Amino acid sequence: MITMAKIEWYDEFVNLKYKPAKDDLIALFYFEPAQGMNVKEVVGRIASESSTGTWTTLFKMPPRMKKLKAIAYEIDGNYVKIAYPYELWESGNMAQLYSGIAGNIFGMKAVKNLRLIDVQYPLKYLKNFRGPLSGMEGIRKRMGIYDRPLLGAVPKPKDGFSALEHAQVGYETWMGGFDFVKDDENLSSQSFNKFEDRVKLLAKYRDKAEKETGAKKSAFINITADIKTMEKRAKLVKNNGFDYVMLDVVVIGNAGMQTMMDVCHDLDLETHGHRAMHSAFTRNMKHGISMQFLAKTMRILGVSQIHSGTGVGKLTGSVNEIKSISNILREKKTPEMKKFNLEQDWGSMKTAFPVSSGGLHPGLVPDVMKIYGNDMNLLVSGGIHGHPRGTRAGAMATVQAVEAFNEGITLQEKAKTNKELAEALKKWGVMKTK
Ligand code: CAP
Ligand code: MG
Repeated sequence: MITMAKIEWYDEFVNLKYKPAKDDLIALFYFEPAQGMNVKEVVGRIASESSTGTWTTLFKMPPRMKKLKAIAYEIDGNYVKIAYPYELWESGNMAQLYSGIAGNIFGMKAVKNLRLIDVQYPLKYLKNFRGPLSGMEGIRKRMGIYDRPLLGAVPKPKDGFSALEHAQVGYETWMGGFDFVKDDENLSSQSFNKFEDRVKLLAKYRDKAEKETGAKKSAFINITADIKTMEKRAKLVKNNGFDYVMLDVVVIGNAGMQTMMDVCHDLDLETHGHRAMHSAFTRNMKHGISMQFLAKTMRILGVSQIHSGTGVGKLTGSVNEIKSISNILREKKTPEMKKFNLEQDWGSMKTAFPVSSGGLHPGLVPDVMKIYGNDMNLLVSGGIHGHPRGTRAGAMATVQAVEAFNEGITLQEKAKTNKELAEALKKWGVMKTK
């Protein structure tokens, strides 16, 4: 009879008695075993493949390497906590962290589904990253806005305007009482709207709007491109007197974002993070990477704000998910939210604004503000440009809806003395968009 030697060692990556060390990184995963696999085999494989292991025992395994193993130490139904030793991670290298904690494991045949929900970082790890430039307080100070959400809009249709048309729509947006004009995620420097022309014209119309309103006006201009081009664009934006740029954070990737955060911070530029493509890995609640974890990554890397959903608009994202993201971005100490996020002490790392956008119009403002309160960036785009009397009236209607919420009165009550809001409600009512 042939007796086989032990070939698997996944069990060595599971220890339900393990107490995480102070500087361990703790990851929370949701998992579903593939057919024929038991829980211990699966969580052992997740810990192994994301730290030091391979599929078989090895001829050479120096004992000192034992302490680099990740340990699955807490299993609760389909949820597992895994502790990763601090030494496993390179200081200040977010790309490397993802290669381990969010790398090969998603493709393992042993799991039917696997979702990285959150990672709790020790302060020692966070200290290697810059975090946001000024935080929510610093941005409110820059803008001189203290008692309401920051308001912005994307010219729509999202692509097609010339630089001049874009800047003119922007001017109308600012004149209606909005603070920011935002580029759309797929607008960069196409033949019909060149980046340099857009920046210069937006600067001209911004100055005009500031002069006429006496308020500070700003823009989130999309610099997304290869790194060298982004650097040039950031400088151009800065030289035209803007203090913000916009980046499509997922398509740029962690390494690109880290480089660009250095560039932008050195130029004293705030950064608006658009999350285009995130749903490719955040939408399936059983598999992929959670939106909370993406938001956390971006606060660590240093964005000033990132899209976080509406709960009532045209795109997916639950109210609980929004609450978890908001706590991750806005708190100095994020409390644990079971199945959504772990507790996180942020030390001295600054806060970031959540951004609510997608299918919003004045009638939905109270619903969104009920979820977020005032500490957010509220973007209403189609919902202002589609107003029966155009962009400026649409922005005014949105400002009136925000005022109504903060005055504690209904939109209908406010609309009695505010005709722009009345007109918006006549067109859209309080319908939820799709
Ligand atoms: C909003 C938007 C944003 C989405 C992104 C758009 O426009 O500009 O890209 O909000 O989604 O193109 O849809 P509307 P999210 O206000 O006209 O819908 O914020 O969920 O990442
Ligand atoms: Mg968009």
